[in-house]
Amino acid sequence: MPRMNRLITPFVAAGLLALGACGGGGSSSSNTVPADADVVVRAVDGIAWDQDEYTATAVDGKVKIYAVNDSGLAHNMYALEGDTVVGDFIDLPRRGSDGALVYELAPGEYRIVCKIAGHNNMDSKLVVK
Ligand SMILES: [Cu+2]
Repeated sequence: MPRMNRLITPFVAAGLLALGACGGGGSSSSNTVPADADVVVRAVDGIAWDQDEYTATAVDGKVKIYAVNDSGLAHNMYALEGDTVVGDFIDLPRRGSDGALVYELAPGEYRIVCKIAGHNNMDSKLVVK
């Protein structure tokens, strides 16, 4: 029945377009990322960071981390060396919350962690070069 197929296809396409328009509002914030950010960390739905591993190149021993909350839950962002917190944290209490901090990080491996109870999954690697 080729005639039926031709009729059905436009409806499917319209449905996909509608879904795409819906998802656009929540999946990624429209926050402006600072131009000098060395690494961008996004909290996303599913109690997760958007990447398992981030890479940054230190400039004069400093790394500017920009964090933003693209999820519907409260988060915070800590940089850890092993289990030791490095510098200050960035509070991300609601969708759209963001902040940027400059950390003094020697080349090596660090962790990007959210310390809210139950958010243990938010533990990504940060490689500083
Ligand atoms: Cu969290």
